[in-house]
Amino acid sequence: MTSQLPALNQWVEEIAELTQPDHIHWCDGSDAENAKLIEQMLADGSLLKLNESTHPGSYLHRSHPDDVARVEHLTFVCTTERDDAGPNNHWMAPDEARAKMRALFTGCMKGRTLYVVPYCMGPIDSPLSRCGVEITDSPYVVANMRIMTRMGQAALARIEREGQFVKGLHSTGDLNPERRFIMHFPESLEIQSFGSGYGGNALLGKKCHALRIASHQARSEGWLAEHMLILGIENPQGKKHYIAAAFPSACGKTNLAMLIPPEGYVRDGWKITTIGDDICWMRPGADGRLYAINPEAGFFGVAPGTSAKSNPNALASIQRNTIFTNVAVTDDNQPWWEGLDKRVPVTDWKGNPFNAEAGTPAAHPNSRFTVSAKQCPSYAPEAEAPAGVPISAIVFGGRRASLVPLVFEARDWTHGVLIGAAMGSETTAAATGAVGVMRRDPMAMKPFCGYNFADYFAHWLSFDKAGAKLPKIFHVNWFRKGDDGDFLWPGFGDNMRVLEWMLKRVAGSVGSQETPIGHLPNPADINLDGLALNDEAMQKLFDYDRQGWAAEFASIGEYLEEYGPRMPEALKAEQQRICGQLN
Ligand code: OXD
Ligand code: MN
Repeated sequence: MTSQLPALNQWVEEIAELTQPDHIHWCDGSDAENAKLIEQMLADGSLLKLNESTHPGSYLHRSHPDDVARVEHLTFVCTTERDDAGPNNHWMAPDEARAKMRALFTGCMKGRTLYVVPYCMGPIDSPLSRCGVEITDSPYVVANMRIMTRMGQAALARIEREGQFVKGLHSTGDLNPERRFIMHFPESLEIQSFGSGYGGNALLGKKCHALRIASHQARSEGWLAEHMLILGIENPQGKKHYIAAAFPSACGKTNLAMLIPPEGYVRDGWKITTIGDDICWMRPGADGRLYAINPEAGFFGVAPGTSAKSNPNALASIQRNTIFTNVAVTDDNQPWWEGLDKRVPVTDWKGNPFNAEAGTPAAHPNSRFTVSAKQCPSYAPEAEAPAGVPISAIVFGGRRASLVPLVFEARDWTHGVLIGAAMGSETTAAATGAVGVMRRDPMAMKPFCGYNFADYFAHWLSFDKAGAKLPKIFHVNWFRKGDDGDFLWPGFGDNMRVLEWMLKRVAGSVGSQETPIGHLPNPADINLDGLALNDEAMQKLFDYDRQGWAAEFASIGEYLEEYGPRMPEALKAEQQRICGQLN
């Protein structure tokens, strides 16, 4: 098969000549094609069948033990000018990067099949969607892309119609971390990824296209590509609002997107529905509001910690037709991970007998499930709407054990952009490197923005113009700890209480305490019924520490300075204004 688009055929031919595969397969996305790929992966051992009666149609993939997470130090943005990538990215000159990758890709698919994977990020018929083609030699990648994107025939038809697509080239190579690079060429809409089979490095539609390339494209086309979940929240009167929320990787986006409200809320008729759990593309509509789509079609969620208590919707979603990666296995061949339940697995994520005494986790801390969004009980039909959904509130949130209160609201858009730009969070297992180290992660985009953060903040500021009806901006911290080291806020379903307060603020029905860091809630305006919060919790969750924040704002100022003269004056002025109020 070939396509009706000469540019696509020519590119596939060029890559085939370079990589020298034994076969070329154009993916149509059909069930029959998927069944064949699965059969082949079962035969070569790259997939293992899980218990068919408890988890029908589900499989386990064990990755190379050195290939379990994103590799930020090996991820490059290759713009012509170094400054266009910014201090937030690793940069390599495009020619140098191309030469390096050409050497790695030469002959790398000998003995393998080259798969051509046409995909669409977003509903097939949405003007907000964008398409790409990934060439890969990994059947595991094909099977995951089929779940995570609209992949196959319909995407190819749109690509042929539009004539434009992001070119993604991927090979697992020999999985040698010394020969692993994830290169982005945003100016020519290209991605080249070599030496890893891990989701964020290899499913090129996700982080590489939908965030790094798309953020760059969005800047020139007047929209935003963000690391945000999108949820719908319906009140007892049947009125629906949509909230987009940015949190760093492995900080609970999937849990928040699928939240089940506390009992009293359910009884009163509140409902949360899920549009997306990781990525949000937003564009101003004719009425001045921001309209959002989820460019993905599935969830690539973190397994550890997912349970009937923390996320019943996710757990229900992954009972069938799910690909698990690097989880442990029970004696009756069910997938298992830390936090799921009290059972003890027999096999760890590497396939070795599990020794509970050894003190190491059975499932890898970044083990994952890949599943179609359509299997999620809370999935909203509007997620398929070509026009997207109007956003009423944007939420930024980090993992902060100290200082940062439960929730506060920005005074205006500029202040909100500063709150996003100043986001800090403790690192997690979603990327290789130390865990638990506090770093600035503006808008949760540190690993994903395809251009200079200074320009990115300026782009965010540019949405505040005549006729715009922008969402309110909030900051939350579910992870504040008490003196004993325990979390002070119950989190999970109880986060509904904070979402409800945000909607009251959107409606203008409650006041707030005006402070230099923003509007803090009057605790009486947040429904805390049924929660037993002690004095320490009330104080730390709802108050702010002026001295601590003065130090925080000094450090935010130093951070903004790292970007030099490209940093928008308006943002620096906002930081200085708040510093002045705190000191
Ligand atoms: C993800 C990540 O996989 O952010 O979503 O790492
Ligand atoms: Mn993510």
